[in-house]
Amino acid sequence: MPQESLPLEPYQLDAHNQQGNASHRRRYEHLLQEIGEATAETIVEKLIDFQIAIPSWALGTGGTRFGRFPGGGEPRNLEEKISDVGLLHALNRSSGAISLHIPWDIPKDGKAIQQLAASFDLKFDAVNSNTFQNQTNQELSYKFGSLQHTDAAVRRQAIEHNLDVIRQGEALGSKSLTVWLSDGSCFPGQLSFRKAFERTLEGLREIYAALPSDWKLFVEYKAFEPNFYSTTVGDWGQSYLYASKLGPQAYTLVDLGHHLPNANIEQIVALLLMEGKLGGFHFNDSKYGDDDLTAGSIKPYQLFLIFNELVDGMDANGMNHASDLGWMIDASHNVKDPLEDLLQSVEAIKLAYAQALLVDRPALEAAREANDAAQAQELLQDVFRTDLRPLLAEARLRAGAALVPIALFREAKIRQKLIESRGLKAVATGL
Ligand code: LRH
Ligand code: MN
Repeated sequence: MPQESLPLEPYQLDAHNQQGNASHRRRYEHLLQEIGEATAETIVEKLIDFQIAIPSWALGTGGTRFGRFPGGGEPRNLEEKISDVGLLHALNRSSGAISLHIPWDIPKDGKAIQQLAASFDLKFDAVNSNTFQNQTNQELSYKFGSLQHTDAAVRRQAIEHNLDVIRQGEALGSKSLTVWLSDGSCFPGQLSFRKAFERTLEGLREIYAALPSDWKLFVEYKAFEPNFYSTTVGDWGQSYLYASKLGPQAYTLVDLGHHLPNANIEQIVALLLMEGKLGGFHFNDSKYGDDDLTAGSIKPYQLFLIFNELVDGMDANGMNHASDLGWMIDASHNVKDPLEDLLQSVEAIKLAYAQALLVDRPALEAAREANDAAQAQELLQDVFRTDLRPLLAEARLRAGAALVPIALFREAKIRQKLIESRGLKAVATGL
């Protein structure tokens, strides 16, 4: 299948930015009065470097067990998925990496896929294994788990799959493996928690031993679903226990939707960073369970508070904001256009980061040491209520992207063009 050209012409990007430039300059100049030129410059530079990986499994319409309502023009293969991430990156110059899920998106030809991605200025972020579904030609079932399974042959099968995923990732230049295990139990008495933990650790040890020396292993935890009584990697403490027992290349991965209601995720982030065991994120938002909604769409203040702990903790550890943690989205789009949803998630994540960079940390520390809760809140909410979107727009402009990516996506009728070239019935692999 011939390589698709991007359904976005450079002249359309230029016209969009020219048309929006005057009001952008006005808003930007106004903000400079408020926060100062030097501070603005520092934040804009950091925003340009801050890239968020796009999940290969979230470029089509998602669904639930009750239904899925594809909107048309969805990517029909990995090449078209890479092209769609290339399009997002052309619109916001902030989506410079794609995270693959194996076997949903197995590259037939690793080199060709790497070159295609490079032609869109894309890298490959973490690769994700999948031992939560049975593949058609699979010998043994994961119905009762994978690495925790009572049958050593099933555990072996799961370990071999993860070793294969590492090999796939190496061929693409990826530097990390994310392991999310749906393993657990649905009823009291069904599972030996101790044996499940020990068997899972034994399996993870073998996967860890196969990691190239410059790779990281992300252990993703989740409170419930698809198991509804226990999950064998069920919370940050359990993930931290595995990662600590495995070794220095193992870290915890925080998916924002994987917590019990009202969990204080920003505190979890602060402590994992303090321990040097925070590996990365799956950004999304939720109101009830693992809803996989647009990042910042339900709890934008929580997203800001999480980045407030991230900037504080990363600076305390002398970490590089752009490269020392895995920044990835993990969302599912049931009612929004998948590409518009991803553009909004990237925007919300970068806005929370910009706000966290603006926090007056010495003043916040002084308020805390003085037990002045009201002043601490004033310092945080003043920043949260300051509209920093002109900084994101300025960063995009300097990086050669669109002032307002979602507006240009619509102005250029990109979804219509994708439907014309791919058809209404095209459905993407993934969630
Ligand atoms: C599990 C999860 C995990 C993935 C999957 C697509 O809920 O967050 O990260 O492998 O979604
Ligand atoms: Mn996830």
